[in-house]
Amino acid sequence: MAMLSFERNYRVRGGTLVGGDLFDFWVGPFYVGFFGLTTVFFTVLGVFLILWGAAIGPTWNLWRINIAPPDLSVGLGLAPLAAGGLWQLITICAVGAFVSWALRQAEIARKLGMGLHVSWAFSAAVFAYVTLVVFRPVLLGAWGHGFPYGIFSHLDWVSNTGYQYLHFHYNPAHMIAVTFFFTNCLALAMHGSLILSVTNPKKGEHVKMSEHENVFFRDLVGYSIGALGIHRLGVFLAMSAAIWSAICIVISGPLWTRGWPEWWSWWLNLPIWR
Ligand code: UQ2
Repeated sequence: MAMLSFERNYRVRGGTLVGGDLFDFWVGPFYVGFFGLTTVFFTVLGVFLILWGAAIGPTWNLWRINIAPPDLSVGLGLAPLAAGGLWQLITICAVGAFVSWALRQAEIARKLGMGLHVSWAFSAAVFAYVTLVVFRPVLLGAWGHGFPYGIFSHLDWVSNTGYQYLHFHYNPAHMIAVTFFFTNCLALAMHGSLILSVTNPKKGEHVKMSEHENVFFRDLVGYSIGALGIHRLGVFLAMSAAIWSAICIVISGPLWTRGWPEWWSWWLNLPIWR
């Protein structure tokens, strides 16, 4: 792949968190670094373990392949490979690869003198995953509370876990998370369409710029959040969606064991109704 003429100027030394200059090089367009190597290591090993799990399972049907966590009776112990041990190793590989990826983003940002926003934003999604397969199982005392790795099987897990609390949509943290997901969708639809509307004009017409963007929304809703503001809002909405998702599942079991509809009895029990 050809290197763009300006890219060479950005291939500067430094910014590494681990390894000093040792892994401070590129392969083709890709920065390597210590965490590039650990990302590849965990990803290759994890994919191999998933293939192993599929091979000892009953099907190669992509939708039905399932690598389940250990039985609840195993608690927080180690399980035999074919009885949840593969799931445990795959989870270690997944967390290792995701954390490596976040740290590689941080090294690249440091190298280029940029903020660490991408690392932190990505970390919110990693945090939600780790909450599902590590924090919540540990709080509940068994790896068997993690979700199984498989397309249909993880959907079944979500459905069963939801019904365990009778009606998961009554979980207040789930309500907040869903609201952030939808608002994030609204904000990105507004932003994406606005940028396309000014920068992708018909043939022969001029590209328009920030004055048009601001005036459009002032005419429409009396307010423009601004070019920087919309991106602050976007990161806030997206990270909030991931963080509230983690909260809504980690409180289900460790904090609240009954049906979520019942949680709202605090409202019915307010003294103002007496
Ligand atoms: C905006 C602006 C942008 C945008 C968008 C807006 C010039 C290019 C989309 C409009 C955003 C508003 C009014 C806030 C919407 C709030 C929520 C919670 C969805 O003003 O500045 O920059 O892309």
